[in-house]
Amino acid sequence: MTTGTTEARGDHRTTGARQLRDLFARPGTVRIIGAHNPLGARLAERAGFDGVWSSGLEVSASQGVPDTDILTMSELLATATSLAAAVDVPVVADCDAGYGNAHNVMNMIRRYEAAGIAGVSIEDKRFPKVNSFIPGRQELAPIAEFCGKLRAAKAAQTTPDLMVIARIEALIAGWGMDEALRRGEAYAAAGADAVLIHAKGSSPEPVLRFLERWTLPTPVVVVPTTYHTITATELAEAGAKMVIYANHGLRAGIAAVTETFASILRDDRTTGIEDRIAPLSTVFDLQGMPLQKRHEAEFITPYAGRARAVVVPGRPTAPAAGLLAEQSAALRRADIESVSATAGDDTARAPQDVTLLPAQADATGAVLALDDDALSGTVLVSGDVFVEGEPLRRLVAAGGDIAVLVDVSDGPGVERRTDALPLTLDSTARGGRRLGGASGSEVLAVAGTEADGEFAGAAAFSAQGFAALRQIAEKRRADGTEGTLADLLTDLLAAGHRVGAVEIGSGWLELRTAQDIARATELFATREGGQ
Ligand code: SPV
Ligand code: MG
Repeated sequence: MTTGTTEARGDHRTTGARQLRDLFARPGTVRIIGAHNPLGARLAERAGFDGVWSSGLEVSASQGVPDTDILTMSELLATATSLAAAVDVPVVADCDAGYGNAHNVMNMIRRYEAAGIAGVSIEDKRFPKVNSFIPGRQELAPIAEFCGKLRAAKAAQTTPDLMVIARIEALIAGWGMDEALRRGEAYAAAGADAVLIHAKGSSPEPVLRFLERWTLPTPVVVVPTTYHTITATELAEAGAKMVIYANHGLRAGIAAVTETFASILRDDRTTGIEDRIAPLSTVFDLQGMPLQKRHEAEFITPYAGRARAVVVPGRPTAPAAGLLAEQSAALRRADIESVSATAGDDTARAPQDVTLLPAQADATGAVLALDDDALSGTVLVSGDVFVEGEPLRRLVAAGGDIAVLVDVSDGPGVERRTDALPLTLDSTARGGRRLGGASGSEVLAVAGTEADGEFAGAAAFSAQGFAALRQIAEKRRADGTEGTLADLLTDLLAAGHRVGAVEIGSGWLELRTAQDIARATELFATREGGQ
């Protein structure tokens, strides 16, 4: 079921006015119900009503003022507009007495039409009107004056479908049936698309008599607020085309809220009413949250840049001065939001945007020194490597709880350096090409010479993955076997954690000697620095 603003809304949507015309053209009765805000309109639509009545009584009551033309056209229009925007069924707006004379009516028609309102109702009362059910003064406008307003309304509309409903208040004002019919016939002749015969007695008789005597093809609208025992089907059989339940949502709300509020104060808690009030899930649903979730998946690119990155100490044998400034710039290129370092050695050259954490002797110490509230993920880069932005970007985007960069350029059967971490992957080689697949491959084990590749010094962790890493680090500390990032990774694999592999063939360098540093600096200057 839709909750308004559905995918169907757009250039090809049938206008509300066209929908209303179609409803009037189809056999059977058209049933609409009052609302004063988009939530009420959605409840009406969900319940299965053919349309929504933007009720002057409901809107003014919701604003805490009498229904006596206190609210201005702009205020009532704003509400009607919000209803029309929230639902896919037509909205018929109660426009009271047209907010003034024929000039006001013309302006009103243009504004309501532009807002996508399907139909407007104007009543033959003198401005300012008084709600029809308030005893006392109910002043009718002269027929000629009201016919002028109707002609003005029809002249002002710029699209053919908007329906102008002329509301007859003769029975409300006590002027009798003949006057009601005379008025209705004059309004039909003036161009009204429908007439609304309003009545306030508890019996449907006057309305049934009006319908019996109504001979014109102009459809008749009724509002069975006080004569509520008659069904819509019976009214339709008597000749009514549209039935408006004008204010039942408002009154249901007042009764339910009053009872709920009293119950909370009486019981001193809300338990007693929990099963009588809508759960929050219904609220979210009515707000259109499920649709927004679908749009999110379709239109919003996850922002990868919320991960934090930490440069952690590498092998003890690595040169003292690393490439913190360059590495930090490459991490920024991978959209990582915050970069910090516990490497310690290179702090003099650290750029301003790198947070320097207390120096740690090794990666294990660094992991334990980090807080574990990185909800959006943590990227760890070993201080003895330099990794370019592009592989880091792929690592951040890899997903899963743990992912590592694996250099597969040498392939299996290669003699690797003793301090490399050789890894076997689940990707397969075919025709000289590795098939890691778009979804990436997985590290199966730390391997010997038959390894598919080697760890390239950078790993990414979700909050959960990082928690697992901390556990491993804690165990190493307890055992007195603190080690490198490669050691921690070995333990994670041994403990059975799934580790994703982002396979790369270039884009990183080990920093073993001063020459490596020079080469990496040069690489950075040519490939990253110039970007
Ligand atoms: C309204 O809902 O504001 C109406 C209908 O005009 S009634 O209150 O029944 O007059
Ligand atoms: Mg009204």
